Amino acid sequence: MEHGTTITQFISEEQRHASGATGEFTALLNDIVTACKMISNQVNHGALVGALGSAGSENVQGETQKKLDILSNEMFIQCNEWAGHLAAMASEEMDDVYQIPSEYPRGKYLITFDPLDGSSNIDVNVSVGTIFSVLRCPGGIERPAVRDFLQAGTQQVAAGYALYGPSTMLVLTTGKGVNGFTLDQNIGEFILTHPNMTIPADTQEFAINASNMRFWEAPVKRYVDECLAGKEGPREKDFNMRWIASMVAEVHRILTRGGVFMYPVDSKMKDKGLGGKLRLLYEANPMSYIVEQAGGGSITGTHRIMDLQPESLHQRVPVILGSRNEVERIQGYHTEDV
Ligand code: AHM
Ligand code: MG
Repeated sequence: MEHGTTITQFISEEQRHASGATGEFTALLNDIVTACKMISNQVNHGALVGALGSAGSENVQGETQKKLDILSNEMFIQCNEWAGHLAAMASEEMDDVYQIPSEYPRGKYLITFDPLDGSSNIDVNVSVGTIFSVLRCPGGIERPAVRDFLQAGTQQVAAGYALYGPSTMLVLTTGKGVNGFTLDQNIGEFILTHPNMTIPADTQEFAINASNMRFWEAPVKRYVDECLAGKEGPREKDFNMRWIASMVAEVHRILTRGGVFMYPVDSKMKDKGLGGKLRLLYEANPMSYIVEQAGGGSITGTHRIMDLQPESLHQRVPVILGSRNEVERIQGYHTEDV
């Protein structure tokens, strides 16, 4: 029977064309894929396996952890620690760098991940996802420290996300465009269903948490006001608005039909000494890599996110990403006097 290209086949073939590829990177991606399948299964079973609700603990950012946050983190580690591809890992759910246990061999890659992004959606059965970013471990490092993870987004070797929605999808870039795979539950394999995903340069759809409107800075307020003014306003067209509160689902929508996603820095965050809501190393950078590879843009407002030099493991940054012409317009609003 005819079946599509599996993700394993796809990655192997892509790597076969890469000069000097040893197969290690392919094997690492396979372990990540297995982790996403396990998390998908757990998310899918939800209350049936007692996986919903709070775990009664807080992560390093002071956010309440859900049982599924912790379970997903454990599954991701289990699938990726044993095979000898990684030198260390870092996650939204762990304060410090996770060292590979001494009984396992160490490899040349680092990984950062958010095991289950969009936690506020878990208990209400709305889409959530896993985000990951693969970096090279600097040479000669025995025990990777935080500084070894502080690499600009442009240094990423690969980035991807799994979306646990009506179907489970995995979207991946290794720097040669963006490809989407759908999990066929019957055979347990991700099949290439969305080759070469691209983001239209123009859009009439934006996503932002409008409850923060009174705290926004002038350029963001100007952009949203102009969108809301519709046909009668300066944009001379009507805009649609969405807010899922799951970055993975928002980015996936943008990869599918275009749009802009914004979680800007605002005065409330600044008062608390925060640089934004989303985390640079395991949310903003991997999503920026995917969006740029699909032809879109990703900025803080003033700067390209992937050019930022990270300063700490859990650093937060403002994020504005999506259709290129809109992102450029918003950047223009931030750099001119308004
Ligand atoms: P999380 O990693 O704790 O789940 O937070 C990240 C999520 C993003 O997926 C989403 O875009 C944002 O937080 C939603 O925030 P809000 O609840 O403020 O709208
Ligand atoms: Mg997150």
